[in-house]
Amino acid sequence: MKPTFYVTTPIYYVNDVPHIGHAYTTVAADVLARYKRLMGYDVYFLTGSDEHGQKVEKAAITAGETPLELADRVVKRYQALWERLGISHSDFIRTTQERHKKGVSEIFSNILAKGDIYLGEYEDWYCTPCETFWTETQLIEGRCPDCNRPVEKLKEESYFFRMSKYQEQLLAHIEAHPDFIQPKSKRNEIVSFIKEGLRDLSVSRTTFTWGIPVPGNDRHIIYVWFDALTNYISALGYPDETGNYSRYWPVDVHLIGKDILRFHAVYWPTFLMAAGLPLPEKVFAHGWWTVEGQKMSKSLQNVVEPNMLIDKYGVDVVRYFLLREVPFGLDGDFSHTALIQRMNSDLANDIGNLLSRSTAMAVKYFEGILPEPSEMIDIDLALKTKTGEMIAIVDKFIDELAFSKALQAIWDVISAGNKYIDDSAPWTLAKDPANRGRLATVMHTLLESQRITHCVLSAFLPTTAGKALASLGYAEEISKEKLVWGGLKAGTVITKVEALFPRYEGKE
Ligand code: ME8
Repeated sequence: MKPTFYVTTPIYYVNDVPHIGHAYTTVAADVLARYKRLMGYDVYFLTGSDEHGQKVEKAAITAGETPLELADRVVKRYQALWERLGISHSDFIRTTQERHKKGVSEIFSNILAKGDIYLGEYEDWYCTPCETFWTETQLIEGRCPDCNRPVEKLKEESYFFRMSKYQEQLLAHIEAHPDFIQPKSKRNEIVSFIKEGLRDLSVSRTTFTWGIPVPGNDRHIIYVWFDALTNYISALGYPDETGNYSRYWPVDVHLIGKDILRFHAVYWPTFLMAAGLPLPEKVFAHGWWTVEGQKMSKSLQNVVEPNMLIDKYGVDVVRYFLLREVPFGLDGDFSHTALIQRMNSDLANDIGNLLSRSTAMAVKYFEGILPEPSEMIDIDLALKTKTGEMIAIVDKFIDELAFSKALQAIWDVISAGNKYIDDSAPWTLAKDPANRGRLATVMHTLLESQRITHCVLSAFLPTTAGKALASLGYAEEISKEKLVWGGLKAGTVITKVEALFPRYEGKE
């Protein structure tokens, strides 16, 4: 039986349309999923949409729609974008689906029955004109921070989750599992937060209706984060603990942005502890993208729309840029200048040129029929070794979710390939028929190194790798076993590739 691998993205709110931040997490998860499939894993890759809660309810009112109409409309934009970005998810969960509602009601009832959810009173400052609760610290000089009018102390009935009870158990878990929260700096922030003391968490609201009712008390709507987090198991069929649930849970990694780490590293694990379910293996919080040095926001009108980028530069340029430019886990800045720089140097020059030069020579010197190589000499063996070593390096970096380093390791082989052409000078060998055998070995070494490189790269840039492998006459299904030297056989038909990536000469 294949080992399993379960990876998730956050489920995105439908009150906003997709931007590069959403594309970032989803592309990263896709690369991981594709890579693990390639390495022989049985992968489950989940993404979806978060459709309940007050934010969505309000956005629907503004748009003159019902919340479900709004969700139906916006969710299509996410799904269409994932299609264009080549996202290979196994499942797309919507929190308005029956399977999800069933999972949420069940885990809520389960924790309620155990006594770790109880009915209490939520006491805070209330601004009646704004219909908003505020905590003491949010008030500005004792008044509403939004409208500056006086506030009054109000009590609202609410269900609470006994999060305080799990404080020590959670700390012990984090201590015993150093990889549970990553990167390390974020783990330390979470530990400090927990040590300040966990308070019980209000997990129901009576101020709006768009959500899943509390089982047995439908005046209360389940808190949107309790609802949303449960998607990771409801998609697997929970409360049915057989089938996909038993096959894939606990999840190998929840990929999220740093903005929602507390929900995933404190709330979610304590809910699971209370329900008696296993905890995620890993929660990884990546950094935040700014745009040309500024926070991305609707009011600044600088939201970067992935469809526009794909139209302008092509899908694999976008995928490459997002994962190569910034180490996963750190914040980064998006700029067209930086993207064009990467496109022209790494893609058009390095990888594109290497393939077009190599395939052009195979056509010119051997009519596009791969010749039988003769004995390899040191310079050939060095490229072969470097290509082989890259596999283990990429594997290690992928395990660390260091996508940028993994790509760097692949590009080291590409640079070595370009240098190999210069050093072995096939055009000189081609002048003398006595060097035919040597020329055959050079061509074979060069193309075989690229076959392996593109097999690995298919996890990152599936469209590009597909084109490259087709030009190398390689049509086999890619798997771990194919990543060893010798896959290209003599007689294979090589076709010349004009340009994998055009140089971008246009204006930014
Ligand atoms: O938080 N840079 O949904 P959401 C990098 N529904 N990543 C960014 C980003 C940026 N500027 N902006 C957004 C929610 N993201 C909840 C999640 S999960 C059970 C519920 C990414 O639509 C990042 O992954 O606000 C962030 O965590 C996610 O989008 C938030 O998406």
